Amino acid sequence: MSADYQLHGDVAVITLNNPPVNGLGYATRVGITNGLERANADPAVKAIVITGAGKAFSGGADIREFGTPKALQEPNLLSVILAIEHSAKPVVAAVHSVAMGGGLELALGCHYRVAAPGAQIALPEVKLGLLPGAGGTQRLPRVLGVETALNMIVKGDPVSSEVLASLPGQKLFDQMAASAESLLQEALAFAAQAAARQAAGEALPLVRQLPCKHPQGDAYFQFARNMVKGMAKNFPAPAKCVDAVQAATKNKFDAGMAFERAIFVELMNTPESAALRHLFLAERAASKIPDVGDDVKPRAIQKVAVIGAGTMGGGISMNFLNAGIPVTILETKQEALDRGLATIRKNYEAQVKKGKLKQDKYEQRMALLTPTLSYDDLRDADLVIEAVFEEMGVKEQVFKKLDEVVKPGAILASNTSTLDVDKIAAFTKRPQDVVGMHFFSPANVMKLLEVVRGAKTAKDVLATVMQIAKKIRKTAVVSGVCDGFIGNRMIEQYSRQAGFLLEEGATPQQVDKAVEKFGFAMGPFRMGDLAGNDIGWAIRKRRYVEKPDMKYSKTADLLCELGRYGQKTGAGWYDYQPGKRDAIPSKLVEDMIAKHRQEQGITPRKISDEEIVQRLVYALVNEGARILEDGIASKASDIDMVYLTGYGFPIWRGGPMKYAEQVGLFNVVESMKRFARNPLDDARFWQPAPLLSKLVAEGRNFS
Ligand code: T1G
Repeated sequence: MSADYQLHGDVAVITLNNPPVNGLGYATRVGITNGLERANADPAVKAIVITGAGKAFSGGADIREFGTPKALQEPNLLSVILAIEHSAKPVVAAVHSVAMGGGLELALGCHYRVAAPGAQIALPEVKLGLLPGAGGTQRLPRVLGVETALNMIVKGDPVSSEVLASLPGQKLFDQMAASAESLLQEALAFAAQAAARQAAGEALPLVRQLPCKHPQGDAYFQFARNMVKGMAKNFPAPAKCVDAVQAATKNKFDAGMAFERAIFVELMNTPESAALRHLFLAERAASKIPDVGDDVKPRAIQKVAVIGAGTMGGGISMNFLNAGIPVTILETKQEALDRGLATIRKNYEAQVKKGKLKQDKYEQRMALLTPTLSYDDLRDADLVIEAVFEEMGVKEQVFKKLDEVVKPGAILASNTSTLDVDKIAAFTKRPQDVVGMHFFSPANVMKLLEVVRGAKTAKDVLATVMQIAKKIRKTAVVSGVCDGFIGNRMIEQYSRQAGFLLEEGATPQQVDKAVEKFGFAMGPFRMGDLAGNDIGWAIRKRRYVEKPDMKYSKTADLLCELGRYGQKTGAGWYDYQPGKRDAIPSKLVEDMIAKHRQEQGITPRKISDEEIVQRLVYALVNEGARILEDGIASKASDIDMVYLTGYGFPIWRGGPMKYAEQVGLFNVVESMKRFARNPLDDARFWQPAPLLSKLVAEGRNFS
């Protein structure tokens, strides 16, 4: 059973045992109720302690069970908690490490709670698009007060046990143990005393019997609602949390529980919650490489070197400095090195000014940075990341030099965003140590890191990079070698569709507004103006040579021929006032597009926002399916992670592949067939990827 039962004298200890975090899956729930029954039936047992094995008391309901019959199979969590409350003998929760979600709700159902210091206490359900569904919104306010409880429930962030235990008047913890090591002993002693008090006639306390009021009542909750509305634009759960906690102050306990349950079931069925639960599992799945098991030992990374102190090299360096890892940064010229260091200093000083970074921390980080002009200083680096000019000849020089100088066993990574990592590896005598680490600008901010696996990249190199990525707080996704890897290969199709839409009758601002309304942080044209339209221009010029039959709209080239590269030239798809970033629709651009349509004999048509969104997003889906077929990405959720963390895809839609599943792959393919019939579009591209057609034919999804 996923809960062990053991007698310690006259106290029965039920230990949750469902690694890795004692998720309250069906078997664990059965183990608890069986243990309670056994303890209450045994006259030798005077009290009961519930605790968790391993690194958690309990991480809550088993997220993997959601959406399956097991999640609701009796005894569900509500029934388990009722069984605890109905126990004739005192039940003491011995809380350590992590007590989150249903895990905390389980503890709240116990008569008493003893906690070890440093335990992370949270009701994080809101981060999954839910609210606590096993009494958390009704019990937590009763032991911590309405405001503290509501803050914890709406934010979902953990608070340490000792902080909560120090709150005046709190009734969450009856006792704080001296340490995690002494917790069980102290909980056993507490349980024995509780049994003695019960024998002397003391009633067993129940949280549900505590009062729950707020002095300002409705006024306070209206204030809370206003606060929440601003932060949770696209997520229904936070506002519902306020409703549920308010219900706790207005209703009897059982009525409040019914209110909470109704909301929980409603939220469980929202697309936003499905997306957030998908994101939770996808983020963790991304760190798992199918053929690189836990037995593959990562290499130790004590020293990092970065080649190139430009925008990318500086940002990349900051990631490691922030994690306390020393960095040697190399440039070819002193002024470039000085410029790079000045930029890093400026970035940190801006954070210090905003109060986001303490001065001493800033100085500690800068002390870890060693600038140099000599490759000899890179000799003992464990990981070298090249971030030089995106041109194969330059990469060749750098990697040949690194191969000569850097110690054997060091990992040689390229930050290339499009070049062939296998070709780069071939410049060295150690291709097994070469890998792509594609950071996204600004590299010290964007969470996404595409880890590009070369044909010869060793498994322990991959394991090392995935481990160091976690350390520098990046979401690492493994990509195979192809032009554009995962993200840029998909965005090329997205951008092509945006160009066709202009030719067919849309304006840049209409396309941008449509996708921004869908939830993208920024539409394709505003994004082009920000990143620089000349970047796409350079890629298209390559494409015209490599893939002459790939159809492109000429509008983007016409724009670049006018020198309108975007914000950096003061004009792009939009006009900009000096020093301002506001994108102003440009009459000149609209006339340029209209003239181009005329020359092409195109009669512009009114295009709906729905068609705009479908053509852009389904282009991602179709290319994503091809990326899966080509083995460039190993799972659809990895593609979602790339788009959610690197390209501003709306979180609450779960990523392009998850969104396609929610729309229904059949409907996506039907739309693609419609697009293929549009003579101004690219019929060849809209042939559904064979994988997509197969899934539709078999009624299956990507996941
Ligand atoms: N269910 C299933 N698996 C879980 C899990 C959970 N609740 N929490 C973690 N895991 C897995 C995770 O997928 C990973 O698996 C491994 O544990 C380590 O996780 C009714 C309905 C607990 C703080 O939202 O915040 O209760 O990848 O890498 O950094 O009201 O996991 O190794 O195979 O994150 O040490 C509410 C979510 C559920 C807590 C540990 N609970 N988990 O962090 O490890 S809803 C949560 C976390 C609920 C009730 C409602 C963290 C952690 P794998 P990890 P970590």
